[in-house]
Amino acid sequence: MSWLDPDDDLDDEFEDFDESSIRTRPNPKANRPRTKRRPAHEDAEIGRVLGVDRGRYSVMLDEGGSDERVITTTRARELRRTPIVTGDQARVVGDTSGVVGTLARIVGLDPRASLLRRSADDTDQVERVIVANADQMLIVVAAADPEPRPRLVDRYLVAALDAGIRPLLVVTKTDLADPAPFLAHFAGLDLRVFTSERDEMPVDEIGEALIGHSTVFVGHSGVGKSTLVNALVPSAGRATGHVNQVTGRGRHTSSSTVSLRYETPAGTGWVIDTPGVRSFGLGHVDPSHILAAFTELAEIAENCPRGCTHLADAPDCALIEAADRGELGAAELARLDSLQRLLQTFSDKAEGRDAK
Ligand SMILES: Nc1nc2c(ncn2[C@@H]2O[C@H](COP(=O)(O)OP(=O)(O)OP(=O)(O)O)[C@@H](O)[C@H]2O)c(=O)[nH]1
Ligand SMILES: [Mg+2]
Repeated sequence: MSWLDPDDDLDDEFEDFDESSIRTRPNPKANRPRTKRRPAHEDAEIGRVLGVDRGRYSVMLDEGGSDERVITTTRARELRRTPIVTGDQARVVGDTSGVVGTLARIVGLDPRASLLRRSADDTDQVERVIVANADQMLIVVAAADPEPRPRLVDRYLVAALDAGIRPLLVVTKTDLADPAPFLAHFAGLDLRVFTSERDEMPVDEIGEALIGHSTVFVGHSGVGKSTLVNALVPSAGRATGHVNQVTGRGRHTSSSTVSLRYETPAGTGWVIDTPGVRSFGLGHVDPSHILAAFTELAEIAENCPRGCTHLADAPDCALIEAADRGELGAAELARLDSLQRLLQTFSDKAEGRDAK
């Protein structure tokens, strides 16, 4: 067969190839990429992406049904630029039996209800998409070992509020230090706080808050995220690590993000364990989303000048004026303080200060 034979009709033969197999042909009319055949995939099944490991995605099909199974999949070529993450609802085709050794294909993703991501920053040049469709974020902080960092918590709060995810806070290792001074930072927020001790984690109380939700666990390495996940989901078997006594740092024991089902007779929920991070870039965040999360303050701020930062030095800020006139109660003042701190976090980022 010759490439120069103009009568040769190669279309059928190459029907299943994508652009990488297109070659230059002598007939100028034929010398353009063919429209790629995109099957409709009407037979696709939809399932929850549980985790990703070296290009293979585990997907749960028929969740909660009689044919529930976890299958291994790869992504179709047309999705090669689309991040697929834990929590995505993926459309899969091919061998979806789940039999060992079979590999199905993800051909599309359903629209996401939420997307948690962090921007590139000075410690990590890549923007990361962390989890899709989570509606809660459990921020895990240790009272000591490693030392709690309110500014990292602020960053998580900003990311959660921006993504429309409800934040919760748990303080672990209260056997090592009193968490009260740290918790005082967050007094002005609508933030449910759980505290735990090594042998006395309020597992049932936390578990109750997980039912009916998809909750992503975040926090610095070594704070006890996987320990907590194992207490909640005994079958999880997540590896846990030690905190280096010299540096006070965790060892980044968990290297991947996985979804695990929390199951009790009272109901089920999804827990997503993530690897610890050192920093959390916020370049993608829209500050107006932060203000919107403070409903009563957002109403007052409608009278602010355009582009008002609401920070302490902002001219004619309606919030600051209301505070100066004594129109805000103690709770509102505390919330204004928290709001300003979160907005300051964002403005520090804009000016390239304090990536931690
Ligand atoms: N004293 C004390 N130690 C705890 C508590 N919770 C967890 N730890 C210990 O803290 C260490 C780190 O716990 P991990 O669960 O691996 O922490 P992680 O947040 O998952 O860490 P990465 O996976 O590295 O992000 C382990 O040695 C745990 O046993 C607690 O409440 N009190
Ligand atoms: Mg871990």
